[in-house]
Parts: sequence; C-alpha cells; structure tokens
Amino acid sequence: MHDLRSFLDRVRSERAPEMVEVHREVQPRYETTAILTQFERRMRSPVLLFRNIAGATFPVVTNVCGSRGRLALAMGCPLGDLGRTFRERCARPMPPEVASTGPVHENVRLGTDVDLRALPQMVYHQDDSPHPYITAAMVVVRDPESRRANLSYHRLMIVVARKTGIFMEHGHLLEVFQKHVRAGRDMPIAVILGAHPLWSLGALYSGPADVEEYDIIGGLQGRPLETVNCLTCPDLLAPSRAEFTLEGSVSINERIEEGPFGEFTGVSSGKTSSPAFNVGAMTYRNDAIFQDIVSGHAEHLLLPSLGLEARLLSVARTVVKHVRGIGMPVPLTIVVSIEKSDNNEPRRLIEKLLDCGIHVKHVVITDASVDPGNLRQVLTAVSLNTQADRDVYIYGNQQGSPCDPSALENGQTAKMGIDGTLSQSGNRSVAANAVPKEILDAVNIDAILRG
Ligand SMILES: Cc1cc2nc3c(=O)[nH]c(=O)nc-3n(C[C@H](O)[C@H](O)[C@H](O)COP(=O)(O)O)c2cc1C
Ligand SMILES: [Mn+2]
Repeated sequence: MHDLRSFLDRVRSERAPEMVEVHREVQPRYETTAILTQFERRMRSPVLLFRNIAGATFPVVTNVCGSRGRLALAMGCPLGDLGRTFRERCARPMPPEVASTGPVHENVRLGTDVDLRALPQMVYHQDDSPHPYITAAMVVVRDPESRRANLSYHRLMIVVARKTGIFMEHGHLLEVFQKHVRAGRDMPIAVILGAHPLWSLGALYSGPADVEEYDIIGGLQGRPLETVNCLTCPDLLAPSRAEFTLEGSVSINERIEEGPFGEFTGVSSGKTSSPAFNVGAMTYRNDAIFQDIVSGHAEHLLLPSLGLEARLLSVARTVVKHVRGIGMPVPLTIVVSIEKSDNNEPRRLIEKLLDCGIHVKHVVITDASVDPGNLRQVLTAVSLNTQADRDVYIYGNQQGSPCDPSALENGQTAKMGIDGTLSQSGNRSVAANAVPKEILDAVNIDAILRG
C-alpha cells in the first residue's frame, strides 16, 4: 500500500541512518531550515521527522524526497536506473480507482471550522514574508473545457484562518486558471498534503496537458492510485491515503500581496501579487503527519528534475541520434552529453531545448565522455573545447522564470547555449592524460598502503 506513512516505515527499517527523528521542541520559524542546513553541510540529506513543533499539534516531516537514493527506494530500482525506470513507468499510465470514502476523510472540518493556523506555521528564511507557507502542496484541478485533471505543486502563503495566496508561475494550473478568468468563475481546487514519493514524482511529471498526472502515478506505482471524491468539490479526486486535503476555490478577483520567498534558485523571489485561495474544507487522517519541503534545498531541486530531464531527453532524441545523458546540476541550467555526428548538431539541440519552457535558461552540450551531473567535468569541457566567438549562442527577449533574479520582473530574459563539444575541425588534436590501462589495473593500493 503506497502512502507517506508506509514509505517512512520503509526508510526506518531499511535505511535507518536516513531517518532522523527529533523529539525535542523545534521552532517552525527558521529552525527546521537551520537543522537541515547543518545536515547538508555534513553532506547528509536524511528525512527529518519533527515530533514536537512549537505551537502545532501535528508532527512535521521534511526532506522525504531529499536524495536520489530514497527516490530509487520508492521506485524499487537500483540507483543508476532511476531515470530510465521513471521514463519506462511513465509510459504505462493507469487511471485511478475511486472510492466514496477513505482514511483522508477520518477528520473533517467544514466552513468556519477550518483554521489553517492549526497547521504547523513554517517560515524558512530570514528574508521571507513573516506569513507562514505550505510548500509541499499538490494542487488538483479539473480543466473546465477538456475535463482533464491536473496535478502540480504550488506554494501557499497562509494569510488568515481560511485564506492563502497561491503562486502560479507557469504551467497547466495557470492555463486552467486563465480559462476560469475568461469564463468569469472562481476555480475549485483541492490541495493534497502528505504524499508517497511516487505521488510527488507523478505530480511533477512534465508532459502535455492531456496527460493526467494521476494516471502517471498509477504507472509509477504499477497499480492504480486509490482516490476519493472531494467533499465540497466532488469533481476533484484526492488520494484516499493522503495525510490532509484542503478544498476550496481560487478567486479570479481577489489578489493578495505574497512573498518575498526564498525559492528553488536559492535566492528570494521578492514580493508578488498572487490570487487568493479561499479554503472551505480541511480533512485529515487520524495521527496526521504534516509534510513539508524546505524551499531552495536539495529536495526542492531534485523532485522536479526527474520529470524535466525525462521530457528534455525525449526532445533531445528527436534532434540527436545518440544522447548519453542529461542533467540539471544547478537551477535553470541543463547539460546534455552527446555523441555528435556533425558540428551543427549542438546548435540545433541548443535551440530546440531553449524552447522548452521557462526553466531552461542555459544549455551546455558536451561530448559523451562527460557526466552531465559532474560540474567539474562539464566546466572543464567548456574551458578546453569552447571558443566563445564560435560556440556560444545568445538569444535575447525570451520568456524565462520570474524567480530568476537577473530576469525582468515578468521573467523576460536572455537565454544562452554553449557548445562544449570538441570541434571536429578547429581544435588541435588532443589526447586525455592517461597511463596505459594494464599498468593502471595492476596497481594494488591496499598492498602499497600495507607497506
Ligand atoms: C516543492 C515545489 C514547489 C513548487 N512551487 C511552485 C509554485 O509555487 N508555482 C509554480 O508555478 N510552480 C511551482 N513548482 C513547479 C511545478 O509544480 C511543476 O513545474 C509542475 O510540474 C507543473 O505541472 P504541470 O506540468 O501540470 O503544469 C513547484 C515544484 C516543487 C517541487
Ligand atoms: Mn500537467
């Protein structure tokens, strides 16, 4: 059975060092971020389960998906097969099953009984808005025209007891919202809190609007997701075994000042004006666990990278016959390693990829010998192979992410591609420094260390 709790139990029993439970009282303002930061400085990225968050009755779990190893555990595949397994399972979608009720409806608060201040009031960074945020919020909506459901993550800023702001930077939810604006109707949504990692990866699947992320979750699980109809918007489905749901509607008229907020870029996105989400119902399981994602840390970058890399890989393969790998080692930069067949191929690939949305700002192409996740190898290839007046391509006036601090407020940006492959004509012939293989293989370090 897939849910957040069963996954935490698995980590506890199979990866004990990756599950850190904190029993002493911890402040929701800055302290959970500080604790995760100190683990990351020690090159560790465990699940952190805070049993006692000041002012809250619910425990907080954060960094559930903070390592590729745990994503592979959730997927049930070897670490090295994570990307391929994800792509293969996404290609076998399965629609959800619907039941009339489930554990997520064990506790129900309706109307004026809803109080978001009963949730842990998380604040991450010192320059953030003093208003608490809900960061691990999976938003479900149904397109009023196509009737397709959509899932995506959106930050929610708690304003008062039954109101949040909702940040829609891009994507299908924003498109569905614009349809509601044109039709003059508020947009019903459900927010899911507390998810199995495969639900999170499914929600972040990066594909066309007519692919329902719930079906992708079924594919990732290898069995349909069990869902229930939401109580106040029965048109929408929520996972039966989610920890919480919030139901309500996003106003087409009411906007609130939202942010500043430290984003996935690692820097603050500043103040914005975002639509208001008015909450009409809150449901939760007995002993509910509040899931959290510390903004701008490893988990925040890692979670969407699988979906984005899978989509960009399939685009890249329409241009280049042999793509070795793809990676997003830092925000907004994509690296693709290829075996090129002619000198124009990198440029064609760059142009195709830069067209793939606001989160692709810089593209670096390397030869197949380079591991796209290894920044040292990538930058070495750029240093040694690139002649800037020949191999760097710049495109002005593009649509980028408003979270990019060097872009204009509306996200207008320049984009850049760097061809870091060895030129087939221009470069002098090169040989990587190496020693003969038989001599390398014959070295017995253990024997040498023993003296
Ligand atoms: C933790 C987390 C928070 C996110 N917050 C936002 C957000 O506030 N606004 C936004 O537009 N996208 C946000 N995203 C990115 C979208 O959820 C993501 O691009 C999603 O795949 C879009 O779905 P779609 O393809 O159905 O549009 C977030 C992603 C993660 C992992
Ligand atoms: Mn979608």
